[in-house]
Parts: sequence; C-alpha cells; structure tokens
Amino acid sequence: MNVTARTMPALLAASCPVRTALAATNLSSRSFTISLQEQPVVRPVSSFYNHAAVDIAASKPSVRLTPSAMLYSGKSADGSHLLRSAQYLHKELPVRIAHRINGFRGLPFIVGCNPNILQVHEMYIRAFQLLSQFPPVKDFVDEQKFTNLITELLDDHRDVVTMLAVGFRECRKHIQDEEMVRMFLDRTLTSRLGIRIIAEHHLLLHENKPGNVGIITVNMNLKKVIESWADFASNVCQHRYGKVPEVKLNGHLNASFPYIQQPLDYILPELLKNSMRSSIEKNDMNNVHPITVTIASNEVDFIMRFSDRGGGIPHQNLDKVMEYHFTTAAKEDQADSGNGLSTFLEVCNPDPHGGPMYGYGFGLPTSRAYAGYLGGSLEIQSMQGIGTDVYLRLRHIDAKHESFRI
Ligand code: ADP
Ligand code: K
Ligand code: MG
Repeated sequence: MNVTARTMPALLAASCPVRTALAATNLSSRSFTISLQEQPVVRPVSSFYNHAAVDIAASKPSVRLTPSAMLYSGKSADGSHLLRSAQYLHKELPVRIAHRINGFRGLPFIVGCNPNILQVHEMYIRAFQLLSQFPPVKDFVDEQKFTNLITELLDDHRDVVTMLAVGFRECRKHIQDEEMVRMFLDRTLTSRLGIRIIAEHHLLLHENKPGNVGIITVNMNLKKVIESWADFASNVCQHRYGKVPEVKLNGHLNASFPYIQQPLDYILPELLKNSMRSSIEKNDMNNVHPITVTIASNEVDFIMRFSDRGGGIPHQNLDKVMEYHFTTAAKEDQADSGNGLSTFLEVCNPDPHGGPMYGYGFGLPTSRAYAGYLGGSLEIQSMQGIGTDVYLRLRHIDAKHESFRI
C-alpha cells in the first residue's frame, strides 16, 4: 500500500506520532522514507507517548448497538436519521479506535516495530485524528462531508487484515506468548468487524435499497446466501484443482429472517473452501464426495453444519487448526509466497475472480472470532478417517431475548 498525498495529508504527517517515532529511532520503512519527502519536520518521540486525546478517548466505554436498535431506529422523511447516525459515529468511532491504539501500544516492542504492524498502527492513529478533529455534525452539509470521510477511511483500511497476517507471521520468531497474539488478533479483528458494520450501515442508510435497512437485510434467505458463496468457492476450487465437489443443502431451506449478511460474506467462503480442499485432496480425483450444508433455524439462533468427507482433521492437529497462522498448506502454496500482499483474499474482500484456496491459516480463527462477536460459536467435530463437521451457530437479531451488540 502506498502512502500518498491523499492518504497522508501534509497536515497530518506533521503530527503523525509513529512516523516521527520512526524518524527519531532511525528505523527504515516505506512510510518513513515517504514522510521525509513530504514532511521534513521531525517531532520528538514523546509526542507519540503523550497523546492526550487518545488517552481520553480510550478511557471512555464504547457504546455498542443492538442490531434491533439499528433496524428500528426509524427512517424519517426529513432525513434526520442520517444526522443522528452520523452524530453517533462521530462520537463512537474515535473511542473504538482509541481502544485499538491502546492494543497496539501494548504489543511487545519488537512486534510493534514490524513495518506492517506499525503501518496499521499508524493508520489507526491517522483515522483517530481525522475523526476526532472533525467538527460537530450539525446539518446535512456536515453530514455529507463526514460521510465522505467515512467512505475514504473504510477504503484506506481495506487491507488491514492482510497486513496484520503478514506482519505477525514475519515476527513469529520474536513471539513467546502465543496467547498474546491470539487475544490481540481476536480483539483487533472483531473490533474492526464491528466498526465496519456500523460505518457501512451509515453509508447504506443513504442508499435506500429496497429490502434493506442500512446494512440489515430485512428478509435474508440463508439458502441463497450459502448457494452464492458455494458458487464463489467452487470457482476458486476449480481454478486451483480443476475439479469441484458438489455442495448439497438440506434442512430449513426456506428459512428467511432479518440479518446482517456482511459477516457471513467472510465466514461462509472460508468454511466452504476448507471443506472443498479436504474433499479434493483426500479423495481420488474420480470420486469426490459432495459437501452437505444443513440449515436449522429456531427462535433463538440459526445453525449451519458443513459436513465433508475429506478425511477429518488429524488428532495431532485438532488443537492447532484454530490458531492464527496454523496451516497445513505446503510452503509453496502459502499465501503471498512471492506474490505480495494482494493475493491474500482469505478473510478480507473476497474477490469475485477467485483468490487463494488457503494459505494464511486465518480462515478458522477469524471465523470463530467473528461468530463469537456476533453472539454465536464455531465448533469442529472431526471424524478422523472420514471427514469433518463444522457447526456455525449465530444468534438471530430479532430473538425474543436481547441478542448481541455491535
Ligand atoms: P488455511 O485454510 O489457510 O490453512 P484455516 O484456518 O482455514 O487456514 O484452516 C487451518 C487448517 O485446518 C487447514 O490448513 C487444514 O489443515 C485444517 N482444516 C480446516 N478445515 C478442514 C476440513 N474441513 N477438513 C480437514 N482439514 C481442515
Ligand atoms: K488456522
Ligand atoms: Mg482456510
């Protein structure tokens, strides 16, 4: 990712603390070089540590919304719901981002210095500054400007998951505490999911798409969503192996309910690609067993079971498959082996043209973290020698009891 004049205005570069920290400690990084070209002023490292605005925001609690509040907060003919939504984000986003900045500050020094991780840290600081310096949203002119800023930030942060995956893999050798990495990534990735949901919800409130209230699909047909991701995964699989297992659906095929499809757009392709890979690699090419997806929907939650006959997960790997970066992909098949960041589409921005089948070892842990964030779970049952069942359980957003908060 290039830091351009657009993504790093000179104004900001002047006060960007991490950048100056880098300059002061003379570490080399792409961003460092660019910052020198754009902004020769060197500030003391202390500006990074004494960032009062971040500390103040980080001490505030985040105000998380229930999806039903998002659904029923009402659409007013005069558009005042857009103003309210922008005002909420204007207050809430700096707090959430400050919490994340604290997370980066808590990383061991050697990890925080990794160029990819540092660049993400910097992007969070930049987002914090732009959002917290934005004047109060009072009218529709402000609202439009604020919405433009949100659009720009969402776009700038698109590759964050990839950068973190690469960054943490690069500094594996310096990490003693695996639990620290897991907690950092779980928190950072789920917080990012939440931020993107509320931010995209705001953008989509502008669009007035029939059948949607912002990011919520009022009547989501689960079977259709699974089918479309099965088509996507089949394309990737065809491209990789020249062969695709059939995907069969059964259970509550008519289940339709309000839901936020976006997290499913991350999780479903990951689970389907995993099942397809094992089905193909296990079986002889002439006899690939189908994958069966069973849907169940009840008053509290909805469940999808992905059953494959891909031989199961060996006993010795069962505890590891949920770890970030654990993969049984051969070295040459691992994501970014010589291809750079752009090939990593495992957990971010699934690309309609395909993308890798596997490789970063992020599919399962990220999916499980997302499911947990949404009040659900992801569980694996492996029948070693036969195949694997993955249970994805998610709470309804209109359940009788309060569901989860975003
Ligand atoms: P990746 O797919 O990039 O390797 P994942 O987190 O998605 O990362 O999966 C981690 C590992 O778990 C895979 O490399 C594979 O060994 C194992 N695995 C996941 N799903 C299945 C499955 N359905 N059948 C057999 N093994 C699986
Ligand atoms: K993994
Ligand atoms: Mg995978």
